[in-house]
Amino acid sequence: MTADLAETYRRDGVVATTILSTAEASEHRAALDAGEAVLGPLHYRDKVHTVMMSPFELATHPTVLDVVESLIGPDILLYNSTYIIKEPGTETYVSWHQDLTYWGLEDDDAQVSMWLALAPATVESGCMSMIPGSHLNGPAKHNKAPDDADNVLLLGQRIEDVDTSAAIAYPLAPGEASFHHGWTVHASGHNTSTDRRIGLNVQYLAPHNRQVSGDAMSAMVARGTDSHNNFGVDVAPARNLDPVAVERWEALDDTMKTGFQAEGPTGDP
Ligand SMILES: O=C(O)CCC(=O)C(=O)O
Repeated sequence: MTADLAETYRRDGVVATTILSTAEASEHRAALDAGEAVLGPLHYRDKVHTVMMSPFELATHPTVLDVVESLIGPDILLYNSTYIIKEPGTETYVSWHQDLTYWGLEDDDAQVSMWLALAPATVESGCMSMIPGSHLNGPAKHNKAPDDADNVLLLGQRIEDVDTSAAIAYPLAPGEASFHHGWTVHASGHNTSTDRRIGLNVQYLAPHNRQVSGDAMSAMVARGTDSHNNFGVDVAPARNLDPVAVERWEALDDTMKTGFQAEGPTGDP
């Protein structure tokens, strides 16, 4: 089955599949609620897998890693995980963009991004739309609008002249996930539903990949081995919300945000 997914991914630059049952997805949604009760809002905080067990378990879920392995190979680094949450009835959106614009990676194909729905991601709630095959065209020109508070993207980066006639919406039920290539052009609209739209976005790299520009990135081995040591080492949480991990995570999140605002390759989606 992963071979079929990999073939679709190579052609379209995006593929979707089921990872969790609805009941499992709602347990992980409850874990997010519990995490937010302690840590405050978690929308767009980086590397949440270093501080909470739920995103760590999801990011290292065997079914997820089987898909990732079919896309980037058996050695897998977990680089980032971020909840992307649109509150009901808000103007929050994501402009048309490509994730890899500011990453500065050597091998753009040795990277993939998963988006796992923990609440219904529908057209109404602002699911992602993708332009299938756009990853094959490589980088497009982006402009920046960092003052656009409604845009989830920190720099408000956007492709102005995008032909969206071939765009396809990727609605996902809780427990379903999409996997997209870093050059796949994508965006998402407002949440006009009455529920939160919640996705856990997780980014993976193959260890042979490396940064050719920007500040040093860190990651952790999710499967296989890293015989390249091209990245700093992130630590898995010993237990949920361990105070030591919370302190480390606050600093990591700051570093990621600072790096991105300076156009470092933090890989924020
Ligand atoms: O959550 C969204 O609506 C957009 C996420 C995104 O751009 C990404 O995962 O690369």
